Amino acid sequence: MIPMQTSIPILNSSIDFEFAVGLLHGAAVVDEYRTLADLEGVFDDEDLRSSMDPTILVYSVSCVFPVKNGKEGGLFFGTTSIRPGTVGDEYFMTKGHFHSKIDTAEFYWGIKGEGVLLLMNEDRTIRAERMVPGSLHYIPGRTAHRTVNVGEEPMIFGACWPSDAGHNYEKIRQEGFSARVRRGPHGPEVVEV
Ligand code: M6P
Ligand code: ZN
Repeated sequence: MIPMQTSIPILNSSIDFEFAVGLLHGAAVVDEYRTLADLEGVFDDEDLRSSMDPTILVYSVSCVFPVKNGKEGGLFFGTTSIRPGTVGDEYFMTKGHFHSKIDTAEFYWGIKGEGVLLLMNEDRTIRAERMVPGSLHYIPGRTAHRTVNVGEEPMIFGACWPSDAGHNYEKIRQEGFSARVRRGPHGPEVVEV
C-alpha cells in the first residue's frame, strides 16, 4: 500500500507526515523522549518507579513548531508514542498538563493502539475517553489532559494546540489527577482517587 503522506513547507524546510503511522520527518521536527527517570512522582508507586531501570523509554513526542513558542494565532502539531508497560499495575502514561493560558483548547486523535484519555476540570471532576485509531477528542480549555497506553503495543496519537497555550505541569505535579488507570483482572480500570 502506498502510505498517505503530506508535506508541510515551513521554516524553509519541508516536513513529511505519514498519517497512517503518525511519523513526522524533516529537519524542523523536534523529538523529545521521556524515560522513567523523567517521571518522578507521576506513578502512584513512586518507590517501585525509582527502583526500575531509569533508562526505560515511556513515551516520545515529535513536534513541529511553525511559529515562536508563545506567539498568538499559530498552531503547534505533534505525535506522541507511548510504549506498552506498567509501573506495578499502573499503565505507562504521559505527565499530563493544564495549559498555561488556561482557556486554550486542543485536539487529540488516535492513530495506533489502544489508549485512555483522562480529562480533568479545575474542580477535579474527571472523565475518560477511549482512544483508538481514528478517534477524535476535543480538549476544552481549563481541562487537564493525560494519555494512557492500555494496550500491548505502542499507542500513538496526534495533537494540535495553539502556539500560545504553554504547558503547566506544576499543578499536576502538586495535585495529580483524580483518577488512575490500572490493569485489572478483566482489563483496564479507571479508578478514582
Ligand atoms: C501531546 C501534546 C503535547 C504534549 C504531549 C505529551 O502531543 O499535548 O503538547 O507535550 O502530548 O504530553 P505531556 O506534555 O503531558 O507529557
Ligand atoms: Zn495540551
